[in-house]
Amino acid sequence: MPRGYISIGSNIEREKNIFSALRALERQFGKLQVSSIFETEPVGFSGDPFYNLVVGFDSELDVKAVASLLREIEMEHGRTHNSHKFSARTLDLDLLLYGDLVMTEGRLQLPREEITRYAFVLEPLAEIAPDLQHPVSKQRFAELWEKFDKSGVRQKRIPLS
Ligand code: PH2
Ligand code: MG
Repeated sequence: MPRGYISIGSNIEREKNIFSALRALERQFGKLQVSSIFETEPVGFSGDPFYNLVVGFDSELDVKAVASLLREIEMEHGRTHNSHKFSARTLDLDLLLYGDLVMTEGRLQLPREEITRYAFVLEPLAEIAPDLQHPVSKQRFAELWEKFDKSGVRQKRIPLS
């Protein structure tokens, strides 16, 4: 059964939307592996800070079925898709990895290129899957995070109440 990883982000009503998204994902996929929540400065635009985290799940579903489930959950959380990529959002769910699958089709790209580009994706992924290898470069996520240029990265784990 493939193990997938999803990046979750919100900077509008972020606490409510993140916890509601976790419940919705758990309803679909069962038990999740959940990273710490990071408070992160918006990358690419100025605005309210985000909460970002990564979750792992197991599923027998086809990758396209997983992607469309994620779109549905975004919509249920008031996500509007006419908006610019670099703008505030109630809920963003991005499939990062699905087993060792390597593919690009429409907007579905696996492994998602953002994994190695954004600290708000890589740090939580490396936290929950340090020994997993990137399916293309074969580098461990812990190693990728170690080598990541952290100058200018502004994010911190937030304590859970
Ligand atoms: N998502 C973006 C653009 N910028 N910045 C932060 N901190 N967190 C995000 O999730 C994020 C972003 C596009 O999806
Ligand atoms: Mg995103």
